[in-house]
Amino acid sequence: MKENLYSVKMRAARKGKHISGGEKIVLEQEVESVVQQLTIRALDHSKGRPDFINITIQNIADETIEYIAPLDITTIMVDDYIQGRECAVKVLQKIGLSYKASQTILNILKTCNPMRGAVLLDIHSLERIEPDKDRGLRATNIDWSFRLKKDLDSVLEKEGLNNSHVKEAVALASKVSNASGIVAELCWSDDPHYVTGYVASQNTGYVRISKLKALGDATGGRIFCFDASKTSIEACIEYLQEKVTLVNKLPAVKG
Ligand code: PML
Ligand code: MG
Ligand code: MG
Ligand code: MG
Repeated sequence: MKENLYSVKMRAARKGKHISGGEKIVLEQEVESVVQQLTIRALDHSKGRPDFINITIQNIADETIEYIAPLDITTIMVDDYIQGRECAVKVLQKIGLSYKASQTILNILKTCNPMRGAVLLDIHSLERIEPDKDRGLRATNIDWSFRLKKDLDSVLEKEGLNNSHVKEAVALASKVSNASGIVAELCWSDDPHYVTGYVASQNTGYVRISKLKALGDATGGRIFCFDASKTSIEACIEYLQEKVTLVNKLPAVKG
């Protein structure tokens, strides 16, 4: 059965600085309520009141959609963010990155200004390779399939994970890790009230770490770790930004 799907994207800024963003891919009849939801998110953000909100609504041709599986979700509880960051380095090493590369990745995220998009890091040179260093690389055109949304809510609800941070991050990380050339991702939120973050890859799944920063800290973002021996940067960027991707299976939550 053909469905008429729309992508609804929001980004909000103040004095040119990124405050919040979000995206949903929904049925036509949900567009109006999603516009409202994303507008409220933009206006109510803990990082302050935006002076600019952009909302775009784009119809999606069915034949352009790629369906993918989600990463499995695991949560590691840590006492504080120092322990959390040590844990993140261990997970990055488990994925196959060197200790030096893992430390560098962590240090970049610690010190980078909040951007709309992510850092794209070459894992061999340890250089940032995203074309626009102020905006970053925005992985976009990703959501859970609308067919899954009720079941997804109940799967996550049972684990106390049914919030928009988790839902959006797992969908995004599932797409990012599926991109050829991307071997790992590290993320914690730039929202000062949200301290949980994750390391994700196809071989570890989505590994949540309960604390990756101090409460009140407004720095955060994402680092996509890219192995240039596997594919071209252009193909990877094109996939992350343009390909419309829907997650069409429920995630396994491993406690
Ligand atoms: C964000 O919402 O800005 C990123 C949140 C990442 C962690 C979400 C989680 O698994 O709790
Ligand atoms: Mg359509
Ligand atoms: Mg945010
Ligand atoms: Mg990959």
